[in-house]
Amino acid sequence: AARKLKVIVTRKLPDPVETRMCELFDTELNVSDKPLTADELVDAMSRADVLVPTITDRIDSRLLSRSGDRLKLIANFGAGVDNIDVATANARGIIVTNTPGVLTEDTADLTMTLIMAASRRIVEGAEVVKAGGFQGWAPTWMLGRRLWGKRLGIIGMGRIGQAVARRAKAFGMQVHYHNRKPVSPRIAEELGCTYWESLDQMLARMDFVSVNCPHTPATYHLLSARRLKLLRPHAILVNTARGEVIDEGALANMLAKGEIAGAGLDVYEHEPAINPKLLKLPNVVLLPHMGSATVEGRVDMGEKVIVNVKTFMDGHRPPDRVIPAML
Ligand code: 8YV
Repeated sequence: AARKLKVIVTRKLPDPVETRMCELFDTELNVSDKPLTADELVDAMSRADVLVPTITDRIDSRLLSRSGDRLKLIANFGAGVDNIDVATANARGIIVTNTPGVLTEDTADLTMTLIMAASRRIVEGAEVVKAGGFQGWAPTWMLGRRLWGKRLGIIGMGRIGQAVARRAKAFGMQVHYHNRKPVSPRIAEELGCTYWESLDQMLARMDFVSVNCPHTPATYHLLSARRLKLLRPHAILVNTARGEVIDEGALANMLAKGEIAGAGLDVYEHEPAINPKLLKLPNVVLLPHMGSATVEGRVDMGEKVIVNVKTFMDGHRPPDRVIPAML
């Protein structure tokens, strides 16, 4: 039998995933679930054939240059790979894979949750009740904004953006999107969505905007201070993708000044730090990066990792190899 690959996993994964990994590979788990320091990460990378990192591991070129030459595969537990310098890894002969597809529906669900929570004041209302503040119904109390008939602009029409579009359509919203290129005519017809080549023009016309693109050099601060100013005062902005896509400081200032109506954020520019201004605002719903956080989703992500590692071990090209040109 072929030598089992040494696989080092940087965080605690769901039990069934860890059990299967230990059966298949010479696996080193992180039972404490404490994120590795940069030095511990370098040590792990130099001792492993395969590293299974998560978003809490920043694998940049400096780290890669210190990692020796044993490591051959980085099988990221996550779809976004902005935590990894893929080009440098590839140049060093290291393949990078991710876990696309299995977290699409969960992330789209959370996107709709944030759209609804921000527009219908769900968190405010729930907090009032739990604080004993429900004094009885009133005609002009706790009024939010209707979704039906409103325009939703989706930034990034990949798998997750399309899944959000499907949901929004079912809620009676008019779906618009900005993407590097339009979706296929078949998908455009199914979703009944309108393509905007110009992000600026789309932003100026939407009631809701949802960020669903990856974080790449091209999307860093895509929603810059200048672009955020294009949003209408009643607009609500939602982000379940990556915090770096929005200039968080500029957004916090606009929300504080009431220049847009609200926001629903699951991700932040400097996670886990959050701009303190955001914490005090009633019109902002804040979640702790939980878009893919379902029991089923995290097991599916683990299974994707296992398939990638197993395929690599068997000498084939892993199905979810990320190539820098895709980014
Ligand atoms: C994870 C995510 O929570 O897949 C992604 O890109 O953001 C989330 O599913 C995280 O990245 C796990 O590494």
